[in-house]
Amino acid sequence: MPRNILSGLRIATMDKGDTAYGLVERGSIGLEDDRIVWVTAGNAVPSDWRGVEIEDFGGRLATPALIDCHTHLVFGGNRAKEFEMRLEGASYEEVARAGGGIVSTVAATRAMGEDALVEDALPRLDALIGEGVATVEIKSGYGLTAEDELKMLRAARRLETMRPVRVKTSYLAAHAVPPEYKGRADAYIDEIVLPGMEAASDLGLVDAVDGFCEGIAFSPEQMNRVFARARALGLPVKLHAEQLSDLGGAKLAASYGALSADHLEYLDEDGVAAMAEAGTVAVLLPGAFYTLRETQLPPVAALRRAGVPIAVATDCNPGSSPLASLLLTLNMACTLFRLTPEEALAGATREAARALGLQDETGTLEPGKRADIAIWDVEHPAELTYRIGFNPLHRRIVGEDA
Ligand code: DI6
Ligand code: FE
Repeated sequence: MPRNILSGLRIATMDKGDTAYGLVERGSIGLEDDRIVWVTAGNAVPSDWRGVEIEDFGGRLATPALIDCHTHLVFGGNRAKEFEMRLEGASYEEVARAGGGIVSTVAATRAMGEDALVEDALPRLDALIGEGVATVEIKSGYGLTAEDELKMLRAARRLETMRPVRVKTSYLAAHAVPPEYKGRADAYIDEIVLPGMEAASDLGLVDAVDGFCEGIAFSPEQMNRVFARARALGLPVKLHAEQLSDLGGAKLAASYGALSADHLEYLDEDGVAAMAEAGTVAVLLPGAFYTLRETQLPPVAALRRAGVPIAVATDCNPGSSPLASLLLTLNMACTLFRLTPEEALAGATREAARALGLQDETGTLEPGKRADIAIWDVEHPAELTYRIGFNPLHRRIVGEDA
């Protein structure tokens, strides 16, 4: 049973203790196998750990390894041409007529095999890993046939075997109505979304069920049908809610005890209260807010007041958030959404773990948790959110049985 000791660290444990960031000024961490066994101030080592190898980090900062709890990392093609067209003055409709928009990503994703999807996703995954990320949530949602959704989920799961990272998959067939079901969203749910969910569940490919509740996607009534089937299969749910308008999606999600409701720019007080009551995490996605040049801010003060846990994620996708940097996302969460640096860092560690149902496993540096640790060349944790386009990662440690 290999043991080792990491010492000479400033440790932002991110547990909810009395100090900001759960900070331990000069301390050590004892690891055994893939677990944290102890965290102490100073150089004191438990007597039965004498003789164990000690690595000194010269005062560097340790935090929990980062967690990106909302991504669409697996997809085909990209939408740079559409970005260019819009900046040259094309309207959304013109873009759509030229084959752009989410439908173009669906076509590109359908056209690719599982191997190619994996190859394309790897550089994005590596960018996240390079910034200290050890856990990534990845959604389907660009296949929109049962087989193409399963292909995306298999690709997501394969990534986990190719890199030292943990992947949690979400089934997002209720992301958009595909062209062949135009105007027949209910039939799409009956014929594709629900059977595909059963297949994904039978194959063990899915950790949670997600949806896009919006005027341009699915109504709360339609999402209710999707969630009812998820519940019958014993799968937790989450929802893209209140991104562009307030349809009461977060409230619906909370009524199913959702892990999270995500985006939330248009969330009202009722929705906040429902989330607080259910313990549903608010996942804020400043990359989409920025890319869409949204002006409606998520109700951060109301979420805080109600004690709703707040997480932050990249939403990495080819349309509304072509963003593969969680550190930049944290900076955006502070600058655009006025999260404090401590809230932002908690949002990509402790609360992101909660948003994935992994709060007993990772997200803080505490005895019993996995040895998912990021060590940074910085003195103070606020430096992680303050710089823009700068990556001070020194070392990432990942507990092995990911
Ligand atoms: N909300 C979004 O912002 C993305 N999906 C979603 O549910 C958009 C995805 C895309 O444009 O490809
Ligand atoms: Fe998303």
